[in-house]
Amino acid sequence: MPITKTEKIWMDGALVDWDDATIHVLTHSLHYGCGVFEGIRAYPTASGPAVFRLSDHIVRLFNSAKIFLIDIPFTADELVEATKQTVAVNGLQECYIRPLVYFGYGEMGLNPLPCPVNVSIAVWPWGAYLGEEGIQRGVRMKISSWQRHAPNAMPPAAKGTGMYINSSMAKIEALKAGYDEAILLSPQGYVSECTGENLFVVRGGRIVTPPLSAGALEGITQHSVMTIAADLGFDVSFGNILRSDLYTADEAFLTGTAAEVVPIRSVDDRTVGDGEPGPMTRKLQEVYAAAVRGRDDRYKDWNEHVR
Ligand code: PPE
Repeated sequence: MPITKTEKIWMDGALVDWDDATIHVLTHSLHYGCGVFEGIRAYPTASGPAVFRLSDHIVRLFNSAKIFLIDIPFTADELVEATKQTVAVNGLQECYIRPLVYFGYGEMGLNPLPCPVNVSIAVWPWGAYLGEEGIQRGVRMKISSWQRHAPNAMPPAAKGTGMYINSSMAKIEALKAGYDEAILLSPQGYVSECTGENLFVVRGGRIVTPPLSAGALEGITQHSVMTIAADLGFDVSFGNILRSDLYTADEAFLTGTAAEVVPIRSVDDRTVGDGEPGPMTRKLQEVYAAAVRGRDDRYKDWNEHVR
């Protein structure tokens, strides 16, 4: 899906025209992949566009940066305001938001710390990440031959740019094999997550999702869905999941900011349940879709209005 161009991108404190938001080819992070980012969505609500859990995403951005010893030259409040400003100035009711923190032009070599730390925030309309049919009917998954990062190779809690080589290789492998998306296992053999989404399994009425220690990112959508599930009275918890649990699941679904809540139709050609999105998945999809649009009073605090 080609990027839909918008008007302005926030770069290091200033709003610049979309076409002028360029960087030097010797930008450090471009070579060594040491940068951190976020993926956020804004949705239309009755009182104008609201960014979903913006403050929580900015907290995670700072935690990612802390793990990599990246000193962000702005405060969290400044980046929250800058994000709102960028959504507002582009006149968008609904969009995807990509804050990026990277080591800029300064020195080459493996020590990034002498380089300046640059920050950008871009926003653009981005539709259903795994397709509209994926949301409605579910997606076909393949267990990847690539493992998720071992925690002492790459810290799973950080949303680091270079870490996504792992996800991209798994994604390419799955697509070339004719599937929609990949599931990665941890080096210990437990189910970890997907290339850009967390994963949930429903077996015997219990909803389980892999913990950070299985190599999964601490997803904000994962947290939202766990909160909604608990409020609905569902039994939901973190726990280790085996590959065979996926094959015998009653329901399975994935969650992410870009993807939202997407049913899993099959895993390695084993049909999940009867092949239709299950009732718990449907209910969670429905409440999540209402919450992000400010249509559920229980979750109003998650809607951070732009104006
Ligand atoms: N795991 C990974 C590896 C991941 O990248 C994401 C978000 C998640 C889990 C879910 O996290 P959260 O968005 O907080 O619920 N993936 C982002 C990037 C996707 C992309 O293509 O880029 C996203 O959904 O914005």
